[in-house]
Amino acid sequence: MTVDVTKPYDPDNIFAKILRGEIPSKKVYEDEWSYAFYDINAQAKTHILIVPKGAYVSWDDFSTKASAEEIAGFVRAVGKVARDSDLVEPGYRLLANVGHHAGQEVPHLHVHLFGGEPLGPMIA
Ligand code: IU
Repeated sequence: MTVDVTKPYDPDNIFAKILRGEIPSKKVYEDEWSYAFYDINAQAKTHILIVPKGAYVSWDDFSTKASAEEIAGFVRAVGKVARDSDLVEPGYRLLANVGHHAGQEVPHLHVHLFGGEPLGPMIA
């Protein structure tokens, strides 16, 4: 089932549980605003998910409701995770699925970070 981004945030979604430590995850990075962990079903040699700690369903929700401080913190965290994973050179890809057409499956905003190998033109 893909995410209906018009629905209110579900505090019991799987990434909310990961953020609360109720479900284990392989942590990559954490700061005041953001949490990063390895995707359980890696689609590239390196596949990390970065999520804001705030309760946002999607990029649309986050970009319209989050404070400038939260947005800046999250964007910087995404860049830092990529840098700390030594992906800046040779390169990496960022992806955020929003809603049905993109196939978003988890109703808590997450940015996929792919890298560690040549990625081809696109990862679906
Ligand atoms: P999507 O953009 O919502 O389609 O991506 C969801 C991702 O979350 C997908 O790559 C899953 O493998 C990943 N994931 C996870 O890492 N841990 C989980 O417990 C669940 C999904 I459920």
